[in-house]
Amino acid sequence: MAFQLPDLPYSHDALAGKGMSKETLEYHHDKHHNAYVTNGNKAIEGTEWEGKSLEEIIKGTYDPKAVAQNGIFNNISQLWNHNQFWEMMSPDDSTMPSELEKAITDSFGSVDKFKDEFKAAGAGQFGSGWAWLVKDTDGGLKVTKTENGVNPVCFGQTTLLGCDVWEHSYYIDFRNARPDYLTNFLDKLVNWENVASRM
Ligand code: MN3
Repeated sequence: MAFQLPDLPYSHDALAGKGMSKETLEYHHDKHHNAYVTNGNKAIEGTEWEGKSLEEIIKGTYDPKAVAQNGIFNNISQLWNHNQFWEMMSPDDSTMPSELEKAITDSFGSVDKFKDEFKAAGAGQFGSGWAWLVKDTDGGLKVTKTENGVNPVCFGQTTLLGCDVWEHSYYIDFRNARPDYLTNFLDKLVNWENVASRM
């Protein structure tokens, strides 16, 4: 069966009071995410990837030397990335569960130091991409940044948190101020219970 666009886990205006407007979610989910679903399904039709899982396709088609040219990888990885992204935010106030706080403190020294590193990764990604908090193959937590649709699945890492730093994610609400968008994301939007559940 072809991949489907999942509904948002909240209404389009649910995050408006927390810095992500209804207009952003209408464009970002209904247009951008939907285009990755439509184009991803089209790209895998009749290929060896039809019927495989998103993760299998991502791992099987990732080629670090040819990311920009790879239509199957780009659309399927972005489909997966956005499926995760909506779940990582919440309209409700969220407190970081203690086991996550401990893991972050163990790896970064403090929650504030983690946030600074995450913001620097997102702000420092030149052009389109993502900032991530991952559990690495050695079990430690790590902040990474990736270009375009590349994600932790490509490297065998566990995805705990991801922030979309493509312009379509912040330009309506924050214009060119990507660092402010990242600060707002970490301080107001993240669903820390969801992040902890991924460990
Ligand atoms: Mn996006």
